[in-house]
Amino acid sequence: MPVQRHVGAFYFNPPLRVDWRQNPPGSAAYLIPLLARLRKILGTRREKDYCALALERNPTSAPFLPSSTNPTDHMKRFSIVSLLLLFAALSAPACSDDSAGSGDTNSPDITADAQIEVDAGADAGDVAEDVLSEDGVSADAAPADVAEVEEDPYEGLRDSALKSALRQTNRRHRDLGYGPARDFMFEYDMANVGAVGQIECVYTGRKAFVEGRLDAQNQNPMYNTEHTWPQSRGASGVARSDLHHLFITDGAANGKRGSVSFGNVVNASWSEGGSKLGSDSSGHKRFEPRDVHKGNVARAIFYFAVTYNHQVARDEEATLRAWHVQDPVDDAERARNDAIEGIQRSRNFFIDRPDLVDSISNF
Ligand SMILES: [Ca+2]
Repeated sequence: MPVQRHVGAFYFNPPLRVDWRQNPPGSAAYLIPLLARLRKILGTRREKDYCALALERNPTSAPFLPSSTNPTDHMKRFSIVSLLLLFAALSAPACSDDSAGSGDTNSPDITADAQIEVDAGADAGDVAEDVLSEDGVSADAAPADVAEVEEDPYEGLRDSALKSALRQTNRRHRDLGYGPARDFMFEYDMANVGAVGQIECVYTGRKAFVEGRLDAQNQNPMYNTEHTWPQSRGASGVARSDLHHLFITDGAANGKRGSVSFGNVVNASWSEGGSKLGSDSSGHKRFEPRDVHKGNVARAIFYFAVTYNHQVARDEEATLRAWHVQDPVDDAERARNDAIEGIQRSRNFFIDRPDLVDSISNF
């Protein structure tokens, strides 16, 4: 159940809740009950005066005479009340209907007073409802919960049709050139990964503070650039400097990977930071990146295969699909995708839509 908040609630007698935030002094909900009470006081005093006067004039008259029988006193009293109610109406134009209704009173009897208080009570009830809505949990807040449904541009597309549609999204791709692309990659890491000025090998996790790409390449041990899709297998030309598959690596780890296909290593001949080189369960030579980079590798390879129309070997593809699920897209990967789009005008669509991997049966 929603919790009602009543900050600065003001209580009248009879109990009447007025929320100061919703009804500041001068508003109708604030003034109407006050005026009703003022009118009662005025009415009571003048009632007594009139009774005294009537008795003075005619000691034999009844001790109580209804004030409505004296038109002069009646008009005086209501001219004051009407002025006060008019002031209330002008002070709160949004509630002017209530004020006018209260002011439109021709009889000073207790029934009219009660009616005014009922109206004011209704206002207080509205206030409570408004407060409830402010909490965002009342029925009135329901429309905010309705999510906008975006149309899926890839709805119903599979395999070659989907690959074609995905390639189209990157038709504005800009080739930065190999040097500037790598400069950007190192600078991005220095600004966004770990401490400022620090870079990290995606395979081993080895970190170092550098002053830029050239400084990183001159370190000992040195860093260089990993082509997730090896240059020797087709990452040439525009693809050579496509940042979506380039990553910073420790030079030695990069050398171990070489152009070896990815796979799960069961017999490692080399291992560092969780990455391994060795043979898989079938005895084939494979490179296995550490867990946090497995999904990144899978999505980079899938992106590359679709973008540059290359084929992924069957067994490698099966492993990459598993890694894609095992290491899902995270904020860091999304942020890097955004940054690359900012300079290269293309995105890795599988980072944006990991689900689309399942709509392609063969990379
Ligand atoms: Ca990852």
